[in-house]
Amino acid sequence: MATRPTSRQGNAALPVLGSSDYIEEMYARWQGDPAAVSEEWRLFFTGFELAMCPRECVAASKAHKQSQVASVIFAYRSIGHLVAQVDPLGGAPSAVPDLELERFSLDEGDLDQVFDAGHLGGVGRAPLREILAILQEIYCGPVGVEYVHIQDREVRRWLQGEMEPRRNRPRLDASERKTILSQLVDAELFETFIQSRYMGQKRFSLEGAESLIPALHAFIESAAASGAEEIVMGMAHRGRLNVLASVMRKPYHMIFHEFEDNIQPDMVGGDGDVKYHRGYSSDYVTSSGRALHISLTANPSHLEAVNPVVEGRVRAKQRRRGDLDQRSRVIPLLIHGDAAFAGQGLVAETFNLSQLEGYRTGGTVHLVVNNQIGFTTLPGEARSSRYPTDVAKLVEAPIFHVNGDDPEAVVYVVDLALRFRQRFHRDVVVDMLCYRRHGHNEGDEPAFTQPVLYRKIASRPPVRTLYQRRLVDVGALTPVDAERIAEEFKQRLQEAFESVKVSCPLPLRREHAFNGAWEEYDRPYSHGPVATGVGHDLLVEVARALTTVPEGFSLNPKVARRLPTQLEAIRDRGEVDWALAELLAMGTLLAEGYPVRLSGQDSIRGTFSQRHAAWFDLTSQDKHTPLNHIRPGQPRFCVYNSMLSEAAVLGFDYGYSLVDPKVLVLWEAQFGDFANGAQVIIDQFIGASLDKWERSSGLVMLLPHGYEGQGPEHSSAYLERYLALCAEDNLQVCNLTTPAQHFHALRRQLKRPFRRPLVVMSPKSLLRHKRAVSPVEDLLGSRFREVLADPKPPAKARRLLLCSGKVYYDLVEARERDGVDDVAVVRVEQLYPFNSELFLDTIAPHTDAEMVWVQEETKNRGAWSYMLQVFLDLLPDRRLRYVGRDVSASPATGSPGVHRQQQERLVREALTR
Ligand SMILES: Cc1ncc(C[n+]2csc(CCOP(=O)(O)OP(=O)(O)O)c2C)c(N)n1
Repeated sequence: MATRPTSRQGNAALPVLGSSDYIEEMYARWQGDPAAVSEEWRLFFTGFELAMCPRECVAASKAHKQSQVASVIFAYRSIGHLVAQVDPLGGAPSAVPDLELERFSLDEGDLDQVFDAGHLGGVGRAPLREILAILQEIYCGPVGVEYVHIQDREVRRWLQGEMEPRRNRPRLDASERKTILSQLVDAELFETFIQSRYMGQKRFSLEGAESLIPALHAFIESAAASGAEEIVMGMAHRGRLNVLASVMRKPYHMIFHEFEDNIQPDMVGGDGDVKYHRGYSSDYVTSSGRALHISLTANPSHLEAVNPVVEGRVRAKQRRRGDLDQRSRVIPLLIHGDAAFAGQGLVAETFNLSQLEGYRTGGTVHLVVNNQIGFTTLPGEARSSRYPTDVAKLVEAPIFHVNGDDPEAVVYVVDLALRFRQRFHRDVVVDMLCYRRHGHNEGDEPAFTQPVLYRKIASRPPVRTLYQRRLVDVGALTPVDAERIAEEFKQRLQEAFESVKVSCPLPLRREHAFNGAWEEYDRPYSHGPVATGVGHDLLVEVARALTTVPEGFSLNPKVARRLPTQLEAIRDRGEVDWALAELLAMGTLLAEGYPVRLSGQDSIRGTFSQRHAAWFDLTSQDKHTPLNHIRPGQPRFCVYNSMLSEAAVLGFDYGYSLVDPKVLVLWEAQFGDFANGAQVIIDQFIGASLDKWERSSGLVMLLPHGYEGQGPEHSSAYLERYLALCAEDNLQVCNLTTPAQHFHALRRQLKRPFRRPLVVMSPKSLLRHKRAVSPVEDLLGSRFREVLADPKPPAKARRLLLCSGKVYYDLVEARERDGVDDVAVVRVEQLYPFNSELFLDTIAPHTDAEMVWVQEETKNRGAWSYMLQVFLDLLPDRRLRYVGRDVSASPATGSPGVHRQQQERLVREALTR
């Protein structure tokens, strides 16, 4: 018998009420009945007795066994998922040593001993046998859960409170079960119907994973019940047509039309896309009559690339709906394949965005359709982690593994995941283990590579059959009922199919056309002038905000020093530099009611310390964002330093730009070349989405560019890559030379009846170049000019230099310095869409001059190849000579000295005979 604990032996963190009498009283109570005291006291006294017990009696003591039972409970919570029956193909081990009783110094003889189960499912005290049965049911049944990696105790407790009590386990009534069955019928028969009518056509069948359909219905129902108004989905090819038909209710006849390749000319714009990549949206009416808007985001073949785009859309929709606090009214749902989820870096990047101030969306629900194969690659070849979902632990997301052949368990888990998201505003993952009944697509033979697995799959009845049997067995359904449900559905499909064969039965709605907020923006690109100048009063108003230091704010003296001159310059119609013109462009748009969002690495201050979009108090670190203080009621200027990634952040900002044409969205690369880490977003979305999906975007990409001796990686923004993507007026690619041009180019983004992404080769040294300034007058009445004439043209030009961007200043400085009086310089500020008329007008005074394209990029880069083609098309009878760096495999030299020589040589060559 141990001596009694005193208050001094007690843990200070325990609810000790001071006196040793109190502790003794609690101890006596515990000895009488452990359940008579709180859990904290129970643990305390158990530990106390153990500590006082001689070594040899420890193992046999009741207290020790009790603590071992607590360990067993913890072990099940922690690794029960390892033996959970989640794989319909039976892949899990039936036992793991770490869960065996001997590991805990317990044995058969202890099974009927009564132990305290802590707060396990409200069990209280029960025989060990019963405790184990409950643990098996909760943690080793059709759901295996990983959640003990979550550091926040409240979150773990909430999950336990949801999962452990018996009353919370799924108990569906007959009608709910029939609903699930009919959803499985829809899912299965949709696939088999298409297979029989359009044999061999690619549809990326959902078969083997049909439980996805009841899962999505359950998700939407739960979302609606939680007050959500909108769901934005992203998913890949697998089962997408089924989701469109069975969940989003895209009319069957529309889908069949697409299989017939029977596209109406006005149904999709541009070149369109394959049917399993297109987006769609619809209003879903829940069983209780609530309507939710659901959109499925169009995506390219590039798996997982759509994830950040969905997040950006959600964030913009949350802003539009004023859902900024809880972010619970617009919910992102991402559906993944197991191989892609484990393999693609964008998955981790998107998780990493999920809690960042400028990018969070209140938690994403991830649903992995884990068919345990990726094309022909098995999990052992596809990942180093145990589960495809391990990447989600990066954000401490709970991960539910669920058996896809148990649709009730799937529905239960999806509902729980949704409620978790709505409660904690964090990401959560459902990993639905299933299989793929056929090959990767309908022309694919899986037996070439997995003959044994596919024999096993072939002998497995579909989930609909299994579930139907289960319902019949428990008397929830008769076989006749089951047959009727299937027959009715087949009938519906057949009717839709026949209607398409005969003729187009209904006028087909134009898909993804410009509707809602985009209704007025379905216009072709135009070079027509746009009024982007502003009144002087407005400019001064914005300048005041930009130069007013709040009372008591201790501003960095280097920033403070330039404020009076900036205000003065604007008031007195002096000159502005690049960064000020940019802030003025954004500020005037804000004052006019357009929200502005700027994101990128270190964008608040600016990579080159040029922007100072926010100020930081020297003592308190308080932040002041001047552009949010222009006038009351103005929209917000949101400027964010992003995480150190290009792909996910650019994808996010692109997604953001898709929602509201009246928001200016800018993404900035630290240096332009880093944008090639986001190539899939540029190639597959920004460049092609208008043509593929009729999706317009006014996103601005600021890409610092210019040869300034900083080496191969900080010189070129790969202008040529953007030019190679240009066609059908899809992008605007600019290499500007004046702050005023930048000002007008940014404002122009919101002032036209169409939207196109704007790619800007933005400056580095020009930010502080004494000539790269603009008179305030140029921000007032004037406008953007795609081509700039020589401001000081020679009386008669022997040679006309055509150029773009920073090299212009090198040329005019050398021209002045060397007294060259027979060379004119014309700047192409917007390379694409090319304004041929303006170009021809601008060069007209120099018809006899020799034409030379000058660039600082190497000959295989920059705008040379592009401009040569433009020139040949426009002026086939004239010659265009090249002056610039030689071809090179690397964009620029690493030696500042060689750089200088090269730059001097090209300028000299451009100006001299
Ligand atoms: C980024 C990318 N790389 C390669 C491919 C080619 N590809 C298409 S589907 C696929 C397998 C995907 O497996 P998984 O993610 O498990 O989805 P499943 O097809 O099994 O549903 C591959 C490699 C692709 N679409 N995207």
